[in-house]
Amino acid sequence: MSLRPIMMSDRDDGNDNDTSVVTKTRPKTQRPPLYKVMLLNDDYTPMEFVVHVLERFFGMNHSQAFEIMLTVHKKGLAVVGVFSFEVAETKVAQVMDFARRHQHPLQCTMEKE
Ligand code: TYC
Repeated sequence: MSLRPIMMSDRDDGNDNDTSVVTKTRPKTQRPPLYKVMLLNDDYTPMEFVVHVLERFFGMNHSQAFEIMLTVHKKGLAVVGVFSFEVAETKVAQVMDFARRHQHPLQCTMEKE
C-alpha cells in the first residue's frame, strides 16, 4: 500500500480549475442493418420439402409456407424473412445444412436490405 501526502492540487475548489463540461446529448439512435433472407428456385427440390423448410425455420403456417414456396417456384426467388446479420446468417446455415442432409439442391442466401 503506497501513501502519498494530500496536496492542494488534489482539491477542486469549484473555482473553474476543473475540466467538467456540460454537453447537450441528442439521442440519435442507430438501427442495426437488416438482411433479407431469400430462397432460390431450382428444378429438383420437392415442393413439400420447401414448404417444410418455411414452416420449420421461418415460423410460417402451412398456407403461408405454400404460398411463398409457389412464389419462389414461379418468380425464381422470394424474400422469406428480414433479420439482423447474426440471425440471417444462422437461418441460411440451417436451411443449407438441412437441404444438404436431404440431398436437395435448395439454395438460401442473404443480402443487406
Ligand atoms: N421448382 C421446384 C419443383 O418444381 C419447387 C421449388 C420451389 C424448389 C421453391 C425450390 O426454393 C424452391 N419441384
